Amino acid sequence: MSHVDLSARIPNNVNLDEDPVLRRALEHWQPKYLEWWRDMGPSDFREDDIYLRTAVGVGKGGWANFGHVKMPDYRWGIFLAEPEPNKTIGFGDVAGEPVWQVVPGELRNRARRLVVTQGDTEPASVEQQRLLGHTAPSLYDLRNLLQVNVEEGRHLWAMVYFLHKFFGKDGRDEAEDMLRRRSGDADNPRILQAFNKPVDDWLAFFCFTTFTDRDGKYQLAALAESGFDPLARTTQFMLTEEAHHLSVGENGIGRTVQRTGELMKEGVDPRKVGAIPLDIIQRYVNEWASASYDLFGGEDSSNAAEAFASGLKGRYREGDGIYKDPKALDQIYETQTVAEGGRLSRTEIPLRRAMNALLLDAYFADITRIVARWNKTLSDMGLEASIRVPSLRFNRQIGLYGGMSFDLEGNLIPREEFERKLPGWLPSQADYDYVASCMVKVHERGKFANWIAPPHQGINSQPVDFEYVKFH
Ligand code: BYC
Ligand code: FE
Ligand code: FE
Repeated sequence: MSHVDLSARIPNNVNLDEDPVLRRALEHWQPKYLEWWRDMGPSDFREDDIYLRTAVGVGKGGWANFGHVKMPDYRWGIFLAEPEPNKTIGFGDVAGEPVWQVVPGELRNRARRLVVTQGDTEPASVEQQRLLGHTAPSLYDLRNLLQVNVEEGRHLWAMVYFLHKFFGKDGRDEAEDMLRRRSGDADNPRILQAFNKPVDDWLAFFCFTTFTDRDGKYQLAALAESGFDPLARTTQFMLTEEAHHLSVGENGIGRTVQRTGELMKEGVDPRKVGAIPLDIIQRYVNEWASASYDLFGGEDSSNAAEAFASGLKGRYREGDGIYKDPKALDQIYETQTVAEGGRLSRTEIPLRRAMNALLLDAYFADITRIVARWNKTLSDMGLEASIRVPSLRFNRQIGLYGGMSFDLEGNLIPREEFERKLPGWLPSQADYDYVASCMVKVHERGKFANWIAPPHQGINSQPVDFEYVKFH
């Protein structure tokens, strides 16, 4: 069991005290991080006591330590899951070889790019969400938002530790750049597109945590298979925190759908009482699902093939032994592409080049299950309406279908028809304005804004009307 040092300036289980050069480098970055958090983190609520979960260890339950804390006092730390003795790499050309404790020289650039891309999303999401606290529909939801925010901050710490420890001066420069790029900035944007989109209301936040954080789950799971053992162990631990973000999203939309369904049952027009009609929810789902599909990269990717072959990034649940051939050689991935003459036709991608597509398929199956649970809420109320998952081909900017005209079901349609219909498939300015008008702050214990149902249970077995945030 690794030693967890909570008294250190940077709580950690990586023996920072035994590496004074690394410790000093990180302690040098720490005030810059705190300055970024002050400027770009949640606006306000600095003096308030928030019922937060703080990671204090990686053993059973160690990551779930609850108590009221002020956000600036949150202990952002560096935690890696426990090592497995005699672990070997599970896939690629290097399958069966012992895992590495440092990155092999020829993989340095590729590994650094992956870590930088991963790391960049974490502060980006905090920036995107920074104003939402002001319109929180309840204390419970406000607490969840701030919990997600501090944990995304910790995820940045996880990646910055890596950059400092394994990538020398380049890594230190990259760590500084993490705090310089800004979500949505015209000159210095975040790396991946979905992390430059505005998240201005709580419906967007719940879509983001359902669809975009879930890309995080799948990317982290692929990196958790890595032959680079410290990367695998850090992402394994990040996944324990990620589960909460996903449940905030799924339950958030589930509760919104439930409230709208209740009103529909009563024959009340949701728009008359500040609730959100299903057609607007559907358009938000279309927007955030399609933006998140793009985060998987191209379906046919030499980057993905090399990351797999070299043992850096595996398949989803590779370690569970669910794939017959750990090398993924001599197999093909079948999909459809637009052939000459503008028709969809069957195409084959060598399996190794189709790793992004495989991961996206696993993700798609997952979101299909989530949306089915929202729809069950509606059908349990006797309502026929439902939310649908847009096709993987809809509204893509990246990959095989990037820039092409597909409808929500994935049918190829004429460009002119696509351009005419697209505004009706995505939220309009009027939709954003209407949703914004529903966003009213509710600070009374146990009370919820009229557009969202209360949750079935509180956090950490506390009641729903618990004082999740104590204001000063
Ligand atoms: N936007 O070979 P290709 C999370 C670039 S979310 C812009 O098709 P590849 C979180 C690509 O970089 C998880 N550029 O794809 C969620 C490449 O450029 P270079 C984040 C894009 O490289 C919520 C070129 O196009 N983690 O944690 O296999 C809150 C050709 O790319 C995009 C990761 O992403 C795009 N959408 O795959 C908080 C994991 N797509 O290199 C946190 C690490 C592609 O030729 N990243 N490009 O100049 C990766 O594994 C890969 O970089 C990607 C791209 C899967 C993103
Ligand atoms: Fe994260
Ligand atoms: Fe997350």
